[in-house]
Formats: sequence, structure tokens, C-alpha cells
Amino acid sequence: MRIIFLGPPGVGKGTQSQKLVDTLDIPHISTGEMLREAIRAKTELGLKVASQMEGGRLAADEIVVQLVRQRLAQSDCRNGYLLDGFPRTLPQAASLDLALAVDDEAIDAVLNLTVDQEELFRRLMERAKKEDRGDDNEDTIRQRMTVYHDMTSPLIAYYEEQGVLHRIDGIGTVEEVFDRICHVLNKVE
Ligand code: B4P
Repeated sequence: MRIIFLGPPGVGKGTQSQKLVDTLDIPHISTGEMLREAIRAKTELGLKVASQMEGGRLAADEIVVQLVRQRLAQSDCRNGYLLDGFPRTLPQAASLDLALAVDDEAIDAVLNLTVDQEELFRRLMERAKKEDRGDDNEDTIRQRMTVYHDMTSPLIAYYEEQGVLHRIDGIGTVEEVFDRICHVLNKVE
């Protein structure tokens, strides 16, 4: 299965992705994690994206698209994968579609997790207490919400038109949300 996790910052994409890849035994491709790893390793790419991410902006499309293309070309992705946080812009989605079309492949399901703004904010401020992420502070969180609204939310209509979008209520315990996701995917398979 080829699955995309869509949703605003802090909605639980990373949390639910981890559970899902353990269940489905497919690779977990988190662009946020790949970019953070490049920043930690101080690679050339990491140095380029660090200030963008810490300011709550997105990394440049060309950088992220190239990272994902390289990852999807690896042999463990042949039978499916879960994309967590990619695509995040319409150009990223278009480039993914082009790459898939070359191999006559398609995305099976796009899971759009939803949670109200207040709860998103609460979760991210809570995470800020536990994890040292440069992008989890009040000002940056607001900026990330704006970026999500302007750049990422148009993908909802994009995938709705393709007939692969599934809305999932992200409120509740991690287990409750996961049950909803499994219920949706059981119907797709
Ligand atoms: P990501 O790493 O994708 O992270 P995120 O959107 O902030 O969070 P996520 O939704 O995964 O939330 P999580 O499960 O952790 O992106 C970070 C940055 O990377 C972006 O802002 C951007 O700059 C850059 N980037 C990534 N992809 C890019 C792309 N394609 N193009 C350009 N730039 C890109 O959950 C949040 C918290 O809530 C956690 O603490 C968790 O424990 C808690 N939580 C989860 N589920 C819960 C539940 N049911 N109840 C209560 N708490 C819950």
C-alpha cells in the first residue's frame, strides 16, 4: 500500500505513522525526520534548511522532492510505503504524481487527520516540554499554522478530486485514533 498522511502540525501524523508502519510492515518516510536528521548531521542540505525550519517555514520544494525521490528509489519501497508530511505543497504533490506515473503506480489512500486549532496548539506546547525541537515555540507554531493553511491545505481538494482522500477525526486517545485509521484502511484494501 502507498499511503500519505496529511494534516496540520501537531495533529499526530508522526505518532500514528509509527503505529501504522509497525502494523503494515512498510517503510515510514517522514520528511520532517529526514530534514531534522540532516540538520543534526550538519550536512550541506541540513545547513540550508535549518533556518527555514526554525522560523516555521517549509524547506524548499526542490530539496524535499529530491530527498523523497532518492528514498522512494530504494528497494524496500517497492511494495509500498507511508509518506508522513509529504507532500506539503501542490508542486510537491505534482512531482510525486509524475514520479509515480513513470512506473504506472498510484497512491492508494490519503489520510487527512483533523484536530481543532486549540488542541493542536496544546499538543505542540506539550511536546515542547519533552523534546528539544527548534520549531516548537509559540511564535513558530503560529507561523507553521499559517503556512499549513496557505500552502498545504489546498492538497485536501487535490486528493479529494483524485478520489483517494479519507478524513479522520484526530481527537481522542492515540489508540482511538488508530482504530479509526485501521477501519478506513480495511475498506481500501
Ligand atoms: P513534521 O516532522 O512533519 O512534524 P509536525 O507536522 O510538527 O507534527 P506531527 O503531525 O507529526 O505531530 P506528532 O505526531 O509529533 O514537520 C516539521 C517541519 O519539517 C515542518 O514545519 C517543515 O518546516 C519541515 N518539513 C517537513 N516536511 C516537509 C515538506 N514536505 N516540505 C517542506 N518542509 C517540510 O504529534 C504532536 C504531539 O502531539 C506529540 O507530542 C504527540 O505525542 C502528541 N499527540 C499525538 N497524538 C495525540 C493524541 N491522540 N492525543 C494527545 N496528544 C497526542
